[in-house]
Amino acid sequence: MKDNNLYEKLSLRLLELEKLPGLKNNENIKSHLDKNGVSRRDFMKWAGAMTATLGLSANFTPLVAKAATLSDKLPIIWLHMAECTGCSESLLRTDAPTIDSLIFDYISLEYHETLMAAAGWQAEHNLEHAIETHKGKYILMVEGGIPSGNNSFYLTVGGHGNTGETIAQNASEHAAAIFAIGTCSAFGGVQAAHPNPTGAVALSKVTNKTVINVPGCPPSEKNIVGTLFHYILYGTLPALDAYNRPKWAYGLRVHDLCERRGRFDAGEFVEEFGDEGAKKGYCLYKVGCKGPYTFNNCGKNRFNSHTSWPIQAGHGCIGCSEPDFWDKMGPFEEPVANRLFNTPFNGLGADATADKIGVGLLTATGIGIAAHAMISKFKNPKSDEE
Ligand code: FSX
Ligand code: SF4
Ligand code: F3S
Repeated sequence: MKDNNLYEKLSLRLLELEKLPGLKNNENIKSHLDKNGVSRRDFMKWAGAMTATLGLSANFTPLVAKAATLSDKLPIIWLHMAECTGCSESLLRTDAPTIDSLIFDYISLEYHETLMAAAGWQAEHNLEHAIETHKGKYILMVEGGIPSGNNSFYLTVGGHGNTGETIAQNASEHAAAIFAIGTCSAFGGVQAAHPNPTGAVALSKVTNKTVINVPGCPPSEKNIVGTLFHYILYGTLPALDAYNRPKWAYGLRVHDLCERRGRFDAGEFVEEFGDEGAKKGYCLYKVGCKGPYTFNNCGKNRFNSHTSWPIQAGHGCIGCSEPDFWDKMGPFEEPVANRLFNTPFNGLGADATADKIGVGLLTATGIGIAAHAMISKFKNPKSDEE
């Protein structure tokens, strides 16, 4: 779509949203940000960065800023299933709250077990009430894998002891849009790792409705808030890859956005943790980095208020945004080339690629360049489509 048409379409969407009643009676976004010491300038800087993150050109920045002011218009229900709460923590636990987390604070979170005061019967009642009041209009965000079928009793929640599976199904039924936040909810995650004793599955396996996956263990705050903003702005689902991940966030490999990529291309590898190469920031491929097989934008967004990310900290990517990564990407500190790689890409090319890299690494210096050429043939299966 041409920029002008898109601009008009998004403006109309925001005009429609503007007509909806705000769900926060006592505060607007300006006073919320003022209270937390965020200047208009910082806010516009944030809006500019979010615009770029979503793959829009800079002239869309005022629309993104406006979307933030309207972010209290859409009710959100956030459920916790089987998980570590790291996804919520990724977003909320910063010593100085980021603008992302402040805006998340401002949105109309009708139900979020970690954040709300209610517990037990009252919490259960609040959830039912939120679903009933906002039927067909709320955004459902689910964190955690879901013990299902005969195993569903492994996760029961609230006064009536309903299973997580039943709760997730009911909440999905009446949602306007559904986001699986984190690898557990998107693909089953650590609970679903072999031998998966609780029969945990992805959210998409317990509902027939479309689920947008926002994986990562945990995902970055930018990817969580960006997914929400995309929906506020467009009112439709984003372009998705083969695993229903938004392409704006998961369209490129970790390897494509890595600050050590020049080292890979030059064939400069860390041979073991703590060696000279490690001190110089060489590529972590030989000590197990799975960046070439992992689709995520963490090199760009980073974590903890944009301070760092796994590879910057000196450990390879463990493939945390890929399906079944606990089983398929390990051992995490060995290159895939040293073993038979049971690809999560269902034979779409990673096997052959990994084998060739292995041969290359064993034989020659400067092989990084050859390996790069081979890996580059392997792309996210749907990332070229719009
Ligand atoms: Fe899973 Fe999120 Fe990993 Fe944890 O809840 S994606 S275990 S960071 O917290 O679901
Ligand atoms: Fe970065 Fe890992 Fe790729 Fe090396 S293999 S360039 S550390 S993503
Ligand atoms: Fe996960 Fe790899 Fe990024 S481990 S956080 S996808 S660098």
